[in-house]
Amino acid sequence: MQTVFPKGFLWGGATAANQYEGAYNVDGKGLSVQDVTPQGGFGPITDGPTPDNMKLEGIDFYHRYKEDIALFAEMGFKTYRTSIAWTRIFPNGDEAEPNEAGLQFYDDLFDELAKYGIEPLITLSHYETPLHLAREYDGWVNRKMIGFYENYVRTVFTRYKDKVKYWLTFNEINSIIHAPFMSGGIATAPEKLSKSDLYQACHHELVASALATKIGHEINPDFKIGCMVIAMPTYPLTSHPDDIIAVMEADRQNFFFSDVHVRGTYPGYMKRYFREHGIELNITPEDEEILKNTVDFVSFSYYMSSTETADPEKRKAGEGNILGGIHNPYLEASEWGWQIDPKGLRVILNTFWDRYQKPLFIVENGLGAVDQLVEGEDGQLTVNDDYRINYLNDHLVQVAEAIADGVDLMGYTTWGCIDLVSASTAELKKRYGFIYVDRHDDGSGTLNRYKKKSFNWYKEVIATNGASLVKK
Ligand code: BGP
Repeated sequence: MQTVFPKGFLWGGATAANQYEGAYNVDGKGLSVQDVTPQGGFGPITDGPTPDNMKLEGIDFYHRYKEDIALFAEMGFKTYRTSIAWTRIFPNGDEAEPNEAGLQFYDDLFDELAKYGIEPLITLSHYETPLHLAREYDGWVNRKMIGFYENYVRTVFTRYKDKVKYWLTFNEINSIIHAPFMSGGIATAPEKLSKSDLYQACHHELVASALATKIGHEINPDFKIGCMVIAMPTYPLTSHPDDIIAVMEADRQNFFFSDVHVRGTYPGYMKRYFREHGIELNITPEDEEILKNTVDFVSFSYYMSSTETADPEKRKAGEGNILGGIHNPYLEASEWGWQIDPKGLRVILNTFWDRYQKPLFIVENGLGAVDQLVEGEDGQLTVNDDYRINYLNDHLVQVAEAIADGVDLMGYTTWGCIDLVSASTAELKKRYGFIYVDRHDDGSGTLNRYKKKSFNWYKEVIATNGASLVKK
C-alpha cells in the first residue's frame, strides 16, 4: 500500500505502570486502588493486597525494563507510552515531599529509552490513585485532590523536564462515569454515589487536568500536553429520529470531556443535563479561569464502536459492549465480547478532527486474545497470532484512510505491546502483546519473554512507515 503516514509519525506501543511494573511495595512505593481490586476495575474491593491479585507482581517490568526496552527498540519504536505510578513518587498521595527512590526509577527508565532514541509519552494518572487518597478523601469527589495532584505533577514535570516532552494528564478521563473507584479513586459505592458527587469529581479532574497543562507549559514551554479519552463512535440502530437523538445524547457523555479540554469551557448541552438531572456543581470563578488552559492535542483509546436506540424493548434485548450500547448485528466480537470495528476508527478520527482541529494521537488500540505458545520453524517458542496481525492491519488501513481524509495524526501506540495484566478483568490470559510473557493467572510462569509472529510484522510496518500494510 502506498503510505500516507507522515514523516516522523510516532509509531510505538503503550502500557501502564500498574498493569506491568509489579514490585508493588518495593523502594518505598505506596498502595494504589489497583492493589485492592484483584478481579479488575469493575470487581470487588479487598481490604488490602491479596495473593490472587496479578497486578502486585505484574510482569516484573520494574526489574526487567532494560530487556523489554531493547525488544521495543528492535521493533523500531519511535515512542513508548507508559505511566508514572503516582504511589512511587508520593506513596500516600498527600505527603509534601516525594520519594527519591521512585523518582530515580523513572530517571533510569527514561535514560534507557533515550539510549535508543525512543520518545517517552507519559500518562500522569493511569487508574493509579493512591489508596490512601481513596480511603481518606473519597478520591476525586474531594476538591483537595486538585492540590495533591498539582504537587505530584509539578514534581515530575520539574524532575523530567529535559527527558519527557509528551504528557497525558488522565488516562481515559471519561471512564470515571463507568468505574468511579478504578478511575477516580472514589471509595463511595457506585449505588450510593449521587450524580452531583460524580460530576463534581469529573469537574475536579477537569480542573486538575487544565492546571497540569498550565503548570507544564510554565515549566517547559516545549511540552506537548494532551487529554486522553475513551473514543467510541455511536451508531443508530435504525434511522428513526428518536434513535438519532439517542446517539447524540450518548456521544455527548463522551464528548463532554474532550470538549472541555479543547474549548476550555462547559458546553451548553452539559449545563442542560446538569439542570435537568438536579446536578448542582461547585464551579468557582477560579476554576473557570484554570479551565481556559486548553490542551495541545487530543489522545484517545479505541477498541470498539457502540450502537444506540431509544426503544427500551430493543435496548433490553441487545447486550452490547463493556461500556454500554447494544449489540451491532454487523460486527464480530473478540473473545471478551468487544465488538471489532476498524472503520469506526476512521469515523472517530474524522469526528474529532472536524470537531476540534487539534492534532490527534491514538494511544491505545489492540486485540485482547488467548495466545498459544508453540515451537516455531526456527525452534524458538512463539505465538502464531495472525488474528492480532489482521486486527491491527485492518485498523491501521482505516487510520491511513483518515490521514488521507486530512486528519492531523501525531502517532499510534498499540495497547499492551508486551503482555500485561488486563485493566477490566485483571487477567493475564487476555493478551495484547507483540511479546509473550510466560506468566499465568494462577501465578505460575517463568516470566520469560518470547517474540510473537506479530513482532516482526509490526517491525516491518514501522520500518516501511505503513507501506507494508495490506488493504483488503
Ligand atoms: C483501556 C485502559 C487500559 C487497558 C485497555 C484494555 O481501557 O486504558 O489500561 O487495559 O483498556 O482493556 P483490558 O485490559 O480490560 O482488556
